[in-house]
Amino acid sequence: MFSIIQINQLEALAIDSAEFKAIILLQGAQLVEFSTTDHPNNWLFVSEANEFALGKPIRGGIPICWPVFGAFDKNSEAVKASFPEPLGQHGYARSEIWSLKSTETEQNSAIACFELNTNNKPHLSATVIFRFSSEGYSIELVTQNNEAHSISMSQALHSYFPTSDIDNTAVSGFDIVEYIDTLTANWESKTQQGDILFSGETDRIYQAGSNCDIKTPEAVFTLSADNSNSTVVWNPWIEKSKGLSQFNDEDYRKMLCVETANALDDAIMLAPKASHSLKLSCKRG
Ligand code: TA6
Repeated sequence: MFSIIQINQLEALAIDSAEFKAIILLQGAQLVEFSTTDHPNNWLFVSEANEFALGKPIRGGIPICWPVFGAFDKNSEAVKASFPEPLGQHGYARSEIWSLKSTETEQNSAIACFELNTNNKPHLSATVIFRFSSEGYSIELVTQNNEAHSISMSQALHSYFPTSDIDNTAVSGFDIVEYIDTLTANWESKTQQGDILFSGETDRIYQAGSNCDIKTPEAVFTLSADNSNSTVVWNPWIEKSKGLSQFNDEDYRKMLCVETANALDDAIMLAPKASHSLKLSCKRG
């Protein structure tokens, strides 16, 4: 059921059962493949341009943005004050090698647990628990504040979903939800009308958790989230795609990101020694 494989420079945990398969890179504890017997194509988008090189976050699957989401200077004052130095885009977790703490099987499921403990200040630790079954997958990100003072942080499970045609893809579940349009000069607040459709670069932070359906010509991915108050919806479209690392120019037509997050004013405040759990579950209709 469980084995360690090598994908170019990166080690990965491979989970292979009669009913489902999964591959999780130890770099970033990044899920890059999940499929079932009933739906044998990868439920996640992974660009073919990826090098799978050490220290280069893979574009696709579910990158873990932690202990901040997005550009550091766009975070709240409380988050910026919690870190002695500015962090890189989406934090450092996705570039670090996580340790595989445990694997187990439970009835018809497989469970894998990874941990990240660094000497970075403030001393935060992260645990990710994956659960896989023939019904789908879940990913739970637990953050532990090891300091004797409060820490504010932001986070996202930056999930990439596949589609054969972005023009015929929609996200439902955010009707009349407020969102920040990060493509406007002043990050204007707007209100969603109906389903989210894609006809150009899209980069929005919705003020609601990712309880939604992603409708593509091949599938309906049903997401449910616990302890998430933000959802980021992103497609780079043509021009941005040309400048993205590990991404082919036409990849924007074959993917969309719907990210289970706590971002901007929804940043998490962790009391001393407290912990927080962010969880995403994905099933497929
Ligand atoms: O998905 C939201 C976002 O912050 C976009 O603005 C874009 O930067 C994307 O993440 C990808 O970021 P990355 O650092 O993986 O290239």
